[in-house]
Amino acid sequence: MKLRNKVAGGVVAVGMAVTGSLFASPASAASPALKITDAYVTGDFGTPGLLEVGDSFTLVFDKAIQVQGPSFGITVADADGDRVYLGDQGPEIRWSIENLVTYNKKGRASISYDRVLAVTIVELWGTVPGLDLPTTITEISGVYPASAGALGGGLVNVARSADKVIDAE
Ligand SMILES: [Ca+2]
Ligand SMILES: [Ca+2]
Repeated sequence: MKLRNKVAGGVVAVGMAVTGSLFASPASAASPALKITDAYVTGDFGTPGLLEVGDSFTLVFDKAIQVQGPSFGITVADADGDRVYLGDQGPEIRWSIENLVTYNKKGRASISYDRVLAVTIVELWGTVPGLDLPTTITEISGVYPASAGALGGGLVNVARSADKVIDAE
């Protein structure tokens, strides 16, 4: 994962140079896209391998985040093609931002301020297709860099995230 992080960072740097945003575009400079560095299941209850009420997962971002509750949502899809929006217009989720001590691959601890988003599914309503684990994040809304003064949209770059698969690791 560390190697993939470096590769992703390199791609971003090249893209910025090509578009010339190094010299302009204060909007993009002030609102850097977040990336997910780690996504993993923290609780798989009921039917193992099926995402359902009571199950939980954690997303770790590369920067400190802020979350706007009403617009917060995560769209996920599994290998079968089942696709579910977790948020206000779909299964409800409980989320919390925690300050956690995290450990890198060398076992060195570092304090992670508000980079960790813990999500628990508290209710499922309507007909929800069986969402198997692992499941892949396709879109996130309502999560913004903590450094962004004014909230904007589409600030999580899922496509270029190092880890977007909610699985055991
Ligand atoms: Ca993962
Ligand atoms: Ca389960």
